[in-house]
Amino acid sequence: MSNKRLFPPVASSEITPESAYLSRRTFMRASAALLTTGIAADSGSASPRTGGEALNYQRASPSANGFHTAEDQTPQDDVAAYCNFYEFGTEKSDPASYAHEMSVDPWSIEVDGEVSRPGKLHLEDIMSGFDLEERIYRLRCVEAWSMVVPWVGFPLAKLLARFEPTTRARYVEFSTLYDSQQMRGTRSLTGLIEWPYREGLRLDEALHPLTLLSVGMYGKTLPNQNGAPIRLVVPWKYGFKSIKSIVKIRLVEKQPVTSWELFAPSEYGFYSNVNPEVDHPRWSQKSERRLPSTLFRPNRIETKKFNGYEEQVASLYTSMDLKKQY
Ligand SMILES: Nc1nc2c(c(=O)[nH]1)N[C@H]1C(S)=C(S)[C@@H](COP(=O)(O)O)O[C@H]1N2
Ligand SMILES: [Mo]
Repeated sequence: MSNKRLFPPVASSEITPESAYLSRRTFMRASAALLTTGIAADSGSASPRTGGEALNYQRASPSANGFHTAEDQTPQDDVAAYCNFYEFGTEKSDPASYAHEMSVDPWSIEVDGEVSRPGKLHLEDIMSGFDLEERIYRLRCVEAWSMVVPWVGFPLAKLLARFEPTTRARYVEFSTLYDSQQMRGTRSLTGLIEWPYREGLRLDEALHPLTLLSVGMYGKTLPNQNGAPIRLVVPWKYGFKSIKSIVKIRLVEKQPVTSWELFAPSEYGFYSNVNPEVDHPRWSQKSERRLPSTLFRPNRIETKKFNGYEEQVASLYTSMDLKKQY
């Protein structure tokens, strides 16, 4: 499958270095000039299994705002091979095997509910309409593994602003594409998860500068199994809040019901903030296996409150009992 229609080649004269998407060919021609502004070297060929179209973006600057971490990055192959994307099956290897059956071209996101200007954004307009930046985030799965990934994206707040949330908007609900033809996991996993996969955030969480809409990782467009063409990354919450392959965003007054809450309300709450002091009913959350992790080198480390982003996000939860509102 080709991404050509999605990403038409543009003349380099039309490109602003921080915001525009570059086709591979333009990238090759312009690479010498653009390397200094932070464009990634692109070694693989474009493929939905590996991602692969080079992106132009601003590099993360090391600072205290949480946009960067000096911790070792998880090798790209591990992040692309060991995934949770239940639409394609429950095995960690299923998404890498089957997510290429999903077509991500064309793609659009519909935004409605409590907004003054409801509408649809096509991926082309998303790619050209927002300045892309790199964020090196830890992501901690509820099943106690974690990774460090250089995501490429832009703050969710910038997208929401375009649709002008009304004063009644208090929560944001997200939905993944649901197409049983293309998502073989939804055909076998009936009754377990109610499709489409749905997630939610309180509006202030959604508007927090750490909350990222990601269109790429490791300098290139997302592999399908990691949520192409656009997914959420909320680094202080368990990984399941970082919903993949988003087609719908709805601003709402009442707290939305999420897929994992529907599935097991006693195990997965709405907030799902990473918290070593609140164990999952079936396992401890005090530590995590940082990928790559093997039987002989489990690479086990202590889990930090809010996944280490306490300084940035603790103020969102000052009046809450996080043991009750987990
Ligand atoms: N649509 C959808 N989004 C999803 C999931 C899923 O099953 N379906 N799994 C979640 C879980 S449990 C985790 S840990 C992260 C994993 O992201 P990664 O596979 O890119 O590492 O995606 C989240 N987003
Ligand atoms: Mo997860």
